[in-house]
Amino acid sequence: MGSKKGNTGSAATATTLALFLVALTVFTVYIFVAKPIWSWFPPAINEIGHEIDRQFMRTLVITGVVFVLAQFGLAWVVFRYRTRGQRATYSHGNNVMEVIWTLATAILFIGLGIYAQRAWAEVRLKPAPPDAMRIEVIGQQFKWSFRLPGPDGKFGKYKFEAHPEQEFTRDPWVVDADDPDGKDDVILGPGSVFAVVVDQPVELLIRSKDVTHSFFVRELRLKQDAVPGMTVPLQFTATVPGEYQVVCAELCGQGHHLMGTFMKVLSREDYAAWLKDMTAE
Ligand SMILES: [Cu+2]
Repeated sequence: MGSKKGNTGSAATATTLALFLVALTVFTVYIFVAKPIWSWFPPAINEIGHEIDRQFMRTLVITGVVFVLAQFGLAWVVFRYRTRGQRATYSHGNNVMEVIWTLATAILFIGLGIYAQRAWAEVRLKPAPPDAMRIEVIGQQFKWSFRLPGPDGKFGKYKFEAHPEQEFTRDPWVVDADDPDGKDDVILGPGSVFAVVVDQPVELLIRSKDVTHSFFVRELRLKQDAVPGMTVPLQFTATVPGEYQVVCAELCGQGHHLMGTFMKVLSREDYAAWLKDMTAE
């Protein structure tokens, strides 16, 4: 038979839990302070990349403050209402408080979403500036290829044709030889590197020949699915010359991990030389 006091539990459990919550919160904050988020990613090389980093920071700070307050609040409640031999009381909740924190959460998340939509939408929905360099990006298992429209700035049509004699070996994605727009197109075949000019707007037209792939360059903070049957535009202006890794960010088959190449960001002169090399081949 337990004594009357035995039924009230122990205050030690509540105190320990409260201390544990405080320690866990302090440790979590320490992890973020010890390795600040600007050291997580390679530096962005475009304006939208910086905008996404700022949004990331905003989201992290706001949710971080809420996290710390919520955990400290929880620790305080656990400690404040620890057992002291009193009878437990029943609370039916508080409607006013519920409305307040539901509204606060909704405003916070919808607000962050509205704030961030510019960075997301601008690269996808806004028409590209007229001087944008257009590059077709084609994903296929397990290589990227690219096509430039040539001096006329226009892509030739593809001639999607079945080739009965070699149906399964011949690539049906052939630029139509009868289309004058396609005469000067520059094809950078599977596995090629591609290049853009520094400080010049670029519009990528992303397509896929087979399954869903995803075009991803960390320094651009851009990741876009390449969907069969669609041409998805994506725009950016790279401001830092260099060579940046392009990977496929969608598990697209057994060779998915091999599906990488590079994007060069070159000065106008270097780009002209690079293009000359490519077309000479
Ligand atoms: Cu892929």
